[in-house]
Amino acid sequence: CASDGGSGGGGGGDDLITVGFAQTGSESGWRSANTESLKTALSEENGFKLVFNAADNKQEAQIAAVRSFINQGVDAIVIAPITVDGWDDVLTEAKDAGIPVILEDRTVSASDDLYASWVGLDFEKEGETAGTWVKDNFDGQAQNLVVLEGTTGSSAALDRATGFDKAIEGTDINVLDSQTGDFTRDGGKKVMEGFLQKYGNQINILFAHNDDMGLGALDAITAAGLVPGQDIKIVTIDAVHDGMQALADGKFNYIVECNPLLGEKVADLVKKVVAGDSVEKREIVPDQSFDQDQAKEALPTRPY
Ligand code: GYE
Repeated sequence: CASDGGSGGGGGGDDLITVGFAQTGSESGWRSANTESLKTALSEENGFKLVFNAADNKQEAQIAAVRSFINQGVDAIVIAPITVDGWDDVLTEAKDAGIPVILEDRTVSASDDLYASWVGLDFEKEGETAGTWVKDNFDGQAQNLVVLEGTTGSSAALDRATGFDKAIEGTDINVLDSQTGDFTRDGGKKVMEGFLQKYGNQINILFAHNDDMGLGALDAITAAGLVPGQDIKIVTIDAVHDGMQALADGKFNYIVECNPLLGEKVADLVKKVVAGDSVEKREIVPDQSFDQDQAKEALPTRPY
């Protein structure tokens, strides 16, 4: 029998804001923390009805999800865009339908008239911080470095590469190779195995665009009879729990943080744009970085 009142069944309570969230997928520890943060902030208790979609890192699937949100007539759409390019058409469709779009995490190349706001991280600065650590510690030692890149065409991978390259420019650090591991542990492991086969013990430093690829690479390095953190120095980005544990254990050497806890900021933006209030076009959330001792100290109180 029909219930009356309370949390409302199916149809969505009249005062709940219906939000479609098009997530990239579930490629990494960072992504899990980001998804959880948004799900918590966009909960019914907070006044939202969330329609969640994870696209398995396939941009066509993510665009299809956004289209389906438009067809469902949601009140607002949140996107963590997998790639930078390819968004003009669907963002125009959302705009024409009068549905505001909030971008979180990564950026897009489309005109900023097509979305209400973006909240995320300064990926170029993260890459630059990682590169500066390499420069400060290894310039003048003719070290060989390999890179595990994030998802091809994602702003996180593109901007981290730009920042890193800028920081090591003019040093004698030699970049032997740079390939995508798609931000996954599996990808990091496979690509690192290939690097080790090709370059043997020539590799002195690994820069991984995220912790998960670095964690995957640990297996490959150990299997090759090398000691991670010593024979191969490792710098990564994210500072999720397993990465911080590897750093505290001496297997990683440095991590630049990338904060995934964007849920409350996103929820606040959604409320404002739906109410017709004006919002900032861009908001950058600050990051820190950790060496091994700082990781030991920070680990017990890290929220993710
Ligand atoms: O660093 C990585 C994730 O876009 C910042 O995506 C995000 C990146 C993050 O898969 O772990």
